[in-house]
Amino acid sequence: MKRRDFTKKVGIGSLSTLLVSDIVYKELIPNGYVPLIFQEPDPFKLFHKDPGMVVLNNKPWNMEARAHLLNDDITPNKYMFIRNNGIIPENLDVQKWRLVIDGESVKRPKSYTINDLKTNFRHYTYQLTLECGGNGRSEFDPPAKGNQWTVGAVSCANWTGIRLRDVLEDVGYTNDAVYIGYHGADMHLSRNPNKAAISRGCPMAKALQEETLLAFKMNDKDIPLAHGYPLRLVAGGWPASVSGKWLKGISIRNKVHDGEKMGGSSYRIPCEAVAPGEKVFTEDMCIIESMPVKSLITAPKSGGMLLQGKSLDIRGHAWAGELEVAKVTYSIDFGSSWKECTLEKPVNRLAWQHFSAIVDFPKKGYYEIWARAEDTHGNKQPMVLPGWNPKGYLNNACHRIAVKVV
Ligand SMILES: Nc1nc2c(c(=O)[nH]1)N[C@H]1C(S)=C(S)[C@@H](COP(=O)(O)O)O[C@H]1N2
Ligand SMILES: [Mo]
Repeated sequence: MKRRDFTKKVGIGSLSTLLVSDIVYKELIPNGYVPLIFQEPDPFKLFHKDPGMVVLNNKPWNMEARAHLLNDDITPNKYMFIRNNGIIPENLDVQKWRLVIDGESVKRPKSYTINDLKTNFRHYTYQLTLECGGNGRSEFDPPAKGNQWTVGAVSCANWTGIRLRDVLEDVGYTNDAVYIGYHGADMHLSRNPNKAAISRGCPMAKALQEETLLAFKMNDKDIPLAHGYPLRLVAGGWPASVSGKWLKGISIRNKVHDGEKMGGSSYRIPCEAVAPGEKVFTEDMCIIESMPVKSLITAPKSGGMLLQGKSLDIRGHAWAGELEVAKVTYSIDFGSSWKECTLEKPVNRLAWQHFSAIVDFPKKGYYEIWARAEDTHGNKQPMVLPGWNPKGYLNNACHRIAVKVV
């Protein structure tokens, strides 16, 4: 195999490995054979994910869960979706890691070690729902570009860390502070060090909420590398793109943060509803803030069979961005009539809520069970699809499972 063929097959990252250890007998490699060192890693092993997870993209890595995999009250790592915009940081050294707080509106710019953060601020633990703004994108028509998420880009893990608010108060900020922007250690796909893969943020009001964390633990363990080790921002209830992973910096801004993926049509929707496929100008797009009300039936798995005369236990989770879910109902007649589910209160604000119901069927045949959540402001999930938008965000349509009664 010619050197040029190697270069085509592998990334620059792996090539540098080649420079330190040349392949002996490389002229004897059979045509078309890719040496192990260049073979794609198994993402399930690499990220400790369940084999039932679905890989949507490998450059960068994007993986989603299936509805029935999300049945746990607290999402374990093996079922947590991965959404990367760039390259996961390599050769990370926690001893040398610094979080730098800067920006136009910071009073005393400061740099903290992980140890400073862990020892000088109080720790808090919350269950926080993180849903990718693009979850459900695959159903939009006309289709939207991007990862074709179905329903599995949502999680609710137990996050431990310190309040972003406490750190912002430690450095101090001036009256003109309006937004924070995060900076992560991941690299842009081009490996150009001057480009950020993503650098988003949120208004000060969200940054100052009690539940907005600089987290260093997920489900009582160090955060897995793919999810932002050693430090990540967690802003539950907002598009998960606000929750910056591999956090190296926070800028306190005197204007809306203008980092990568804050502008254009990224994580923005038309401020006013548009017809499907309609062209929308950038100035008519608004930044997505709180996520809309949504629910997911996580048990049983869609496509099961049930003996006639038996009732079926269903359960799942519901969440509503900044709001609480007030009610979840289900329908077995394609939305003609609805019955109420039992709904639990959230463990804390911004945690998803669990619902359940015992469902009876009138006779043999094929059924669909639809679940529909309503938030405390009376907003309900749309039965089929919400308003179309160019990037296919915020699809909070009712989830449904198929059941055959035999
Ligand atoms: N540094 C950094 N932070 C990031 C991202 C990223 O690519 N780089 N992706 C964002 C997006 S779009 C989402 S949906 C969530 C995904 O978090 P997860 O991979 O832990 O599930 O991380 C957000 N934070
Ligand atoms: Mo996302």
